[in-house]
Amino acid sequence: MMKNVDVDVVVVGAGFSGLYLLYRLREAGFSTRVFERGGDVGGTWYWNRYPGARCDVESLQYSYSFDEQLQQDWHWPEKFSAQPDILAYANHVADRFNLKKDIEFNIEVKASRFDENLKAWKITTNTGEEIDAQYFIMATGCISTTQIPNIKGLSDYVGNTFHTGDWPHEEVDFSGQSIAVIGTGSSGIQSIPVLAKQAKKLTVFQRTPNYSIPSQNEPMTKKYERSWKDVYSERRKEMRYSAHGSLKDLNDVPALSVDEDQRQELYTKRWAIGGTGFLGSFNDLLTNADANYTAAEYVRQQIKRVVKDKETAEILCPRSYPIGTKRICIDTGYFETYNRENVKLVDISKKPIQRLVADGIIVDDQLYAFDSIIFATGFDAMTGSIFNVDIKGRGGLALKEKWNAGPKTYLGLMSASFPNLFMITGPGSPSVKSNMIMSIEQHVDLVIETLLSMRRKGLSVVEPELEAENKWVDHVQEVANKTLFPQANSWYMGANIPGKPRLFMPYIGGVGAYREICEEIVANNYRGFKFEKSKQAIAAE
Ligand code: NA7
Repeated sequence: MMKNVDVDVVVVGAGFSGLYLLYRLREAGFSTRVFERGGDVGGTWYWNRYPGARCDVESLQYSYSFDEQLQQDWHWPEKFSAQPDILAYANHVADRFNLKKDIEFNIEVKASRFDENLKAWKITTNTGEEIDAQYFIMATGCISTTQIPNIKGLSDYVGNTFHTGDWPHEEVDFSGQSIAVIGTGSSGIQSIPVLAKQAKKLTVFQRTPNYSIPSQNEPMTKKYERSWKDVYSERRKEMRYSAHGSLKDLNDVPALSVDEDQRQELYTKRWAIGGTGFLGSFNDLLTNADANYTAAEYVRQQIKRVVKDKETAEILCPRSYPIGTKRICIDTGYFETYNRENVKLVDISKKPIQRLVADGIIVDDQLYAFDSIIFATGFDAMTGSIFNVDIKGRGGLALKEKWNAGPKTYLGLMSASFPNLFMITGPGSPSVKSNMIMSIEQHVDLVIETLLSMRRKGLSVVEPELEAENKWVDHVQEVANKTLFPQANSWYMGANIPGKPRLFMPYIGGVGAYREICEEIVANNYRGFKFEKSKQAIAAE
């Protein structure tokens, strides 16, 4: 039968979401075009090439689970892999499944409009091409749109500038240079120890100190690798129904139910193991302020123990928000770096950067001169990359307009008035509060299952019901409001972008619980979704 569209599916992005989507769509027989603004696959791991970039989830867990042979064959050199190894993995997957031939690189999708007559999307790229597609899938990642703060005099500075999330592909040589890092989130905390070894002098401008736990990263041992690979599929099953999409050892007792000595002993044990598992020391660290204080205080004591200069240590101690409510950082020698002669910390919490001038940065009327300035200032997270495409749904409604008071989705997957538009790990799904690759696989599988079910039933349009969506939006906030998360000025809350609505964007109800909700909705005939028949199906009746 003649199709009324050019292609069944257009996918934006060839990171871990786009790659798996393409694999599954192709396998299911949907014609697909994938557009990627980068020059190759990898998404986040293609762009974030800054020195020290590393994943904070163990690689044996932060990897695809859909192909047993793939997970058995691939060898990770370290427990927590560095960016080049993760990018090599993305390339391996793309090559292994011959995916690159269907990906168009260096092309940006600029606009997408739902055509009511066609009942399909009209998509425009930066090359001026227009494509009609039945389904439009945003696989654009949650942390992909970099932000450089609007500091006065930015263009007056004549030295080199970099953003960690848009790092050059060639090696940058900082030797002999005096350099600045602005920002102490994960990217700052990972890059600072490495940059300090390269540069002659490194000055860190810190607005808010961060809680950071040593990763205790180590080379992968055969024994550890085997302990996973021997039971990989069982472990993956467990991960899919876990709280965060990864296997972490949660000590299921409240922090204040044990005495001070026992608490200290446990924190010390977890600190020595390293990684985000520190937050699993007790079951109420993210819901009970007093419990949280004990963990936060432990980290502050560690900072003071490591950092020799008392004043510097004090500035590095986070106090203005509960531990874990901004994304916890995992480091390799971060606090130790402040003991180096060539590293200086400037506290800009009370006296912000006034402006940039030709030679450098002015704070408190003092000039700090630099050869290079590195912005580790983060991203317009979760919605930024979606808004980069001018998406217009039914009646020409702009998604940006609909979401002007915050993202409104059903399950973080779709939005009412935007039929046949799917978002992989969109706002309102566990996304950044989970092991991303496991959440990506779940969303992709759900989309494919939906598309296959529609094809079987002769349906061609799917859209959430507004009532179901509103209930979900309320539920996402309700769950977040039971935690301490809303207390921090975090990018989870949109607080890092001036003017962005302030509300908790990911779904914090748990990866396993979320999966069960999705399964229950599908089993109940896609409760909360409405469908329309295709013209072909109507004609055949
Ligand atoms: P983050 O975590 O958003 O960190 C950005 C940092 O930049 C943070 O310390 C900010 O301070 C700082 N910042 C932002 N704007 C300014 C201005 N105007 N002046 C001074 N300092 C500023 O981004 P990352 O790239 O480190 O990490 C993002 C995620 O990627 C991470 O959570 C992992 O999931 C991977 P603030 O805290 O806002 O005061």
